[in-house]
Amino acid sequence: MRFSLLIFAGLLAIATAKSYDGYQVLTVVPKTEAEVAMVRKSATHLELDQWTDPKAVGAPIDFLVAPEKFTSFKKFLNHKRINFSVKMVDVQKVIDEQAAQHATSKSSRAFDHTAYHDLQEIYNILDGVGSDFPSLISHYTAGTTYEGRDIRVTAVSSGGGGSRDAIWIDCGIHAREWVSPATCQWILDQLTSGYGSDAAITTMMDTYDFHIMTVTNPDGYAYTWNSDRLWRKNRVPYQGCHGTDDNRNFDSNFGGPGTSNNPCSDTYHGPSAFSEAETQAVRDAVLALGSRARMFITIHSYSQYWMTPYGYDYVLPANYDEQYRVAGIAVSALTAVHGTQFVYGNIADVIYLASGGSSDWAYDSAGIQYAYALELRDTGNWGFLLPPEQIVPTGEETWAGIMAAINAMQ
Ligand code: 0X9
Ligand code: ZN
Repeated sequence: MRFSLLIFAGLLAIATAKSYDGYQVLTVVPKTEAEVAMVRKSATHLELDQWTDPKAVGAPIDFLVAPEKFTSFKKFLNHKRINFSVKMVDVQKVIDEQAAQHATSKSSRAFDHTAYHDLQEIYNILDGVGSDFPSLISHYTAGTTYEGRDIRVTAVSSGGGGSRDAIWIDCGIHAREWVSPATCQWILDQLTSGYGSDAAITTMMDTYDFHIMTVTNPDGYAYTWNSDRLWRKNRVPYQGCHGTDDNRNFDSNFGGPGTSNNPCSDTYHGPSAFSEAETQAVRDAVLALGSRARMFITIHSYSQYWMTPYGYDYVLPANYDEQYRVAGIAVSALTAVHGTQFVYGNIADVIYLASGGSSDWAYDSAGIQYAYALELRDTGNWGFLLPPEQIVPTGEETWAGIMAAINAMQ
């Protein structure tokens, strides 16, 4: 009886989830500015979900394309002789395979980097590390989401009574970027298991406290597990659609270029700056650190970028050279681990203008001199559906980069 109920619940979950049956990921490589403009126009017209938007001409642009839109889009590309290839032939198949992998992996209160974890599992894991390392770990709730979920921060400190300089790291502000919360779990594991056994980690933890928000957008993250694997925003309803893009909701040129005032858009900036529980939580937790906060890192995927402010304008921050220097050291250390290449520089030049982002706010308003937005693996072979086998190497290289950045600060 219980078994058939379980099957029924499983079928119900599958039946209500958004299906990506027959969807493909196409990568388009425009060779000129004119081609870029044509591709953008066609994609907007067809209402395609554009997954990447690199600034450089000749860099690949990835699109998620629904089956009913293939013909028109491919016809357009062929007609204009614009290069493209199919990166993923059946998106739903990949989602299903990864879901099956999760079903066989066990949820527990210990770190497990072989699989992605749903929200409840992550909260269990955070509880577990808290009880395993009571002298290093304390949790606090920085806010409560629209659906009533806790937005948690894990504070890691080896002592000092809250007087030490602090490093802020947040993951999962965008729901579908699963390798991001997985990487925050990796970092928490390194800090706790490394303290007292790894000399570099021990020295770093005797110098800095870490404040880590593992799932910044819990409602959105839960929704990617139970309803739509490729959901990006939070889940607050606005005028018939759902969700604000939390990374357009900060008070850093709010509503400026690279944002949308349409609640149905994936880059909807929300009704006003800091209208969202998630952005309020980041703001309040970061401001509570005051001048102790030395570095702010916000972790996204994908494209392999290590980015400095600004996203809202092409102007560069006053200390750009210093932020760029440290980013370069971070990227060298990252690449040294598995050979993964990262591009680094200011957001507006590396990707696109995007206003209301958290790292711009961290630099301008919180006054944090090292403010980085990272885009982890990969460059589009899997995109947001990065296989769980890549959690460990991604964690290893990202953590090497972050440690090098911290140690390179002046
Ligand atoms: O567009 C974004 O929010 C980020 N890219 S993503 O594909 N992960 O959505 C880039 C964030 C850059 N940061 C700022 N614009 N401040
Ligand atoms: Zn993102």
